[in-house]
Amino acid sequence: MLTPEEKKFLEENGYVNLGVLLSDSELELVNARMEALKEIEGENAGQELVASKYIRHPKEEGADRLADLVNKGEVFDVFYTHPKVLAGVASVLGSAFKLSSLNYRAAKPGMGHQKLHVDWGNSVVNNNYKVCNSIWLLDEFTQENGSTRIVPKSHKFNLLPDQALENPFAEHPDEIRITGPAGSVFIFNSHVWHGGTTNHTQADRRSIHSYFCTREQPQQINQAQYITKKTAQRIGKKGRYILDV
Ligand SMILES: O=C(O)CCC(=O)C(=O)O
Repeated sequence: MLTPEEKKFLEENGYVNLGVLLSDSELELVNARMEALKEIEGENAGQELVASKYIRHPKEEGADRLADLVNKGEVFDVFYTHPKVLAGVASVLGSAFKLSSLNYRAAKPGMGHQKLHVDWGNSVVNNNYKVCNSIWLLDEFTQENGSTRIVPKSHKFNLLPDQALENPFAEHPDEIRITGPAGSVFIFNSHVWHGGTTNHTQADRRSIHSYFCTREQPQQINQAQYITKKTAQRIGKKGRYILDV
C-alpha cells in the first residue's frame, strides 16, 4: 500500500506524508466526537495515561490529552485499521506489531512546545526499531500553530537528543515541520527526534496519535484491560489482532 518512493523516504528520513486519508465528513464526525468527549471527561481527560506507567508526560501543561479512544466511538476505528497506515508501520516495525495507544493531543494557544525526544527511552541499535507513530491532523498544521518538528534521519543517529544536544528544547538547525491540510496523516518512526512546538494562534491545534509497538512489548495502554464488549465485537478478528486482545 506504500509506494516504493514513500517507503524509501520513510526509511531514509524517519517520516513520510501519506496525504489526506480522512474525508471532510469523517473529519467533522471525529472533531464533533472529540469536543463531546472533552465535555464529558472534563478534568478526568487522559486519566488512562496517568494510570499507565509508560507515559512520559501524562498531564502535560499546555496540551489537552484524551486517551483510550479505541473504546470511545466507532469514528476512531479507522485510526488503527487503515491499510495504508498499517503498511507504513509495518515498513518500520516489520509485520509483528500492535497498537500501543490511541490518544488525542491538542497544543493550546501560546503553548505546546516540547523538547526533542524519541518515544522509546533507549538508544536504537542496528535499525531494530521498537515503536512507530502515526499523527492524524484534525486541523491544518502550519508553521505557526504548533506543528510537530522532526529532525530527518535522526532515527539512525543511535543517540538520544538528551545525550547529543546541549539544549533539546532549542530549535535544531536541521529540523523540519510536519505541515498539511486537516485530514492528512504522517507516519513517523518514533525513534526519530521529534517534538511539539508552540502554537502561536488563538485556536487549539488538534491531532490524534495512533502509536504502535512491536508485539513483544507492553502497550502504553493495556488494551486488554480497557477493551469493551462493544468494541471487541465491532472491530472483528483483524482489529482484535492489532489491539492484541
Ligand atoms: O503532538 C505533537 O506535535 C507531538 C507530540 C509528541 O511528540 C509527544 O507528545 O510525545
